[in-house]
Amino acid sequence: MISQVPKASKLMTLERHIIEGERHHPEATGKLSGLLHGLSLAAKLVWREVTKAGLVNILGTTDRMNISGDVVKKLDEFADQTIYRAMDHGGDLCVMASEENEDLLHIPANYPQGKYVLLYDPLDGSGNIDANITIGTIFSVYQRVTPSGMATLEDVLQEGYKQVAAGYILFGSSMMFVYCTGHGVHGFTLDPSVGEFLLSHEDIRIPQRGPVYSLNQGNFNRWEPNMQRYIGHLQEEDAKTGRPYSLRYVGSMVADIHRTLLYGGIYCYPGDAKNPSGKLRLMYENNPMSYIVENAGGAASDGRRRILDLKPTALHERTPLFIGSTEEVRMAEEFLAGKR
Ligand code: AFP
Repeated sequence: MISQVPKASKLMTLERHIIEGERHHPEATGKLSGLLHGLSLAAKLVWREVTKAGLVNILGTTDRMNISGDVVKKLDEFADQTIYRAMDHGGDLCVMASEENEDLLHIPANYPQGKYVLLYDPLDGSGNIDANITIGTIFSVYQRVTPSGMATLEDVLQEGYKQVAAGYILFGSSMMFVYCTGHGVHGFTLDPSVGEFLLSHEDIRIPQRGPVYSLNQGNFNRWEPNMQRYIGHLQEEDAKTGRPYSLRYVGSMVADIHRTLLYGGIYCYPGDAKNPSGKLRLMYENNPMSYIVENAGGAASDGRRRILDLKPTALHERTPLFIGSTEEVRMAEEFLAGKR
């Protein structure tokens, strides 16, 4: 008797997926694919060092501060430089910008210039490195807008809706590469035995609601009253609407948003009395994550406006962020507007 073989999901590498994705764009030159390959290589090199953390003397801090005033960890520096070195020579990019560097990162003159712009946060959540907690890399890709010559800030400071690709790499109990080029959000898990990312989460769709909120509640007394009332509402007992919600907060954006994407709920980093625009950077964190979450059927807002519509004014500007299940984000906006 022939046994019933359970229907396996398709065995697909990230490389194959990227190439097949080109079919959505008959005009494609292969440059975006090249760029994504470069990022997946850099990700594996960073992962190799992350898994060695604690074994070699790579943990600990350097004496340098990044431009946001955080002490830079050695792994941050390694990730920052590895991504730049993997991406500077492929002819895909005309410029890069990293959360760790104040200014634009230009392509060396001896390498060809490409038509894309790459922004990245090399190791987000680095405050968690020493405790072996999930951290991640976030990336965002745009087309250049200036016609030729050395790329300028104009190429980089584009609204998030103009992204052509975005994604994140999660360094957790396994390593994942999650990306979107406008045709669904797809997740790949590294199989370390063969060194390949394999499709593990095809076409991720975020639930429209989810009874989980994720934020740094320690800032409660610094929030405006409407924000305090919103969180108070989530904590009230009401079986009909599934309250109280559960609080889950890693303090590592990639981990917190990855969970939100899979299980639903909301992740917030509001402005407060100390930091009116919150903590998170529009270009390196909020735009790419909003692009991913919207493409998975969710929403992202600064409390009043869609994140992807904001016109950036500076490379390292911050905005508040409310992101996740659409109904949860809308409810937060209503509270913040004083409508509830
Ligand atoms: P670090 O990279 O400095 O650890 O910051 C991480 C982060 O930008 C983001 O990943 C977290 O969600 C957020 O900051 C945590 O901020 P709080 O420590 O203020 O909660």
